[in-house]
Amino acid sequence: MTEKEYEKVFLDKIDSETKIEPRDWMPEKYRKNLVRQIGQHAHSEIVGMHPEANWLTRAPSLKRKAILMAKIQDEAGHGLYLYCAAETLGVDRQDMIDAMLEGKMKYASIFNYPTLSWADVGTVGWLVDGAAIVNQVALQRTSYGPYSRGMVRICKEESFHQRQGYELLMEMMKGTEEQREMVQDSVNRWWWPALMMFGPNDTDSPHSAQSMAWKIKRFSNDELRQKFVDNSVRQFEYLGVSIPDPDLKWNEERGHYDFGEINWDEFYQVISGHGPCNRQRIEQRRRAQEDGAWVVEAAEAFAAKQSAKAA
Ligand code: BYC
Repeated sequence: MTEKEYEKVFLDKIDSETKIEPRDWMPEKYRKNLVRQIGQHAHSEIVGMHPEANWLTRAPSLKRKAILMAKIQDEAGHGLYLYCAAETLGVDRQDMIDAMLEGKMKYASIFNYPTLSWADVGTVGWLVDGAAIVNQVALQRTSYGPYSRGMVRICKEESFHQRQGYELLMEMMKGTEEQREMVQDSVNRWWWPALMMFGPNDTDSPHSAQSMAWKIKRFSNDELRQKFVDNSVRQFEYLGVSIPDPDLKWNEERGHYDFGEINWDEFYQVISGHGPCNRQRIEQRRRAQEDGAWVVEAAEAFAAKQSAKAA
């Protein structure tokens, strides 16, 4: 078959909602775009463990510590599924990790903000995992099979993450005035960075048009951000916390909430390596690589021994 004919088969599959699988022919740009997005997604799960791990030793009870530990372990698992999905596209996991450590591959902007109080553990679960779910539920229908199937499993676990965060904050809101203030302060700091998780506005998103055409993305950045805002308002009301946006109001005509302008300068600063914790996060990942190297070596030595025995 000629390249044109291969491309037609590929586009027919996209049109008919047939998943693209690792052995199928695909345009090189489709492959590269997926490696970029899935790799960034994997890095985000792994780096995302750090802000929460900051509170593991200071969790206020055994129950809270066990929940937080389970959530962080889930995130390690999500990172592994996603690295595996990216590897089906012919890339090496270590090369992707090295690219991130060298600043050549991104991870989600949100994890460059610090977790300053215990309420932040709840807010990260509620708003950060909540925003991630809105994005990831849509990605369950992405056109690349391994990514889509990974998302189905990840979404189930993310729901637990979101709920544990909201429940933690509900408990704090039933507590003292000081605890309620801690929740409000936390939400004030995380709301806007959570909105930035969806990426730039559609008009400024260089990858969106092609990713939508290939059904890698099923909804645009702005559509998902709007869905998240609309979902969140009732949750704020029920929790008894105010949204730190004076421009937020229901728009009858659009059938959606209007909201204020995001600080895009801040977003671009953060994704270009100049956020509050970028250096710290990369340093933590570099140290984790070095400290864990012996585990990888031991696992490889064991695997070599097993296959020598089987031969
Ligand atoms: N942060 O053309 P655009 C989690 C970059 S973790 C950083 O719109 P695209 C959790 C973008 O990469 C879940 N960078 O891009 C874990 C591009 O730069 P490059 C994380 C961002 O790809 C632990 C440039 O800006 N979720 O749930 O079409 C604890 C232009 O953007 C961001 C995912 O990774 C950002 N927020 O759309 C708790 C979801 N936004 O690559 C929770 C998967 C944009 O050209 N990813 N950029 O250098 C996606 O859905 C899409 O990649 C995005 C961006 C919507 C994020």
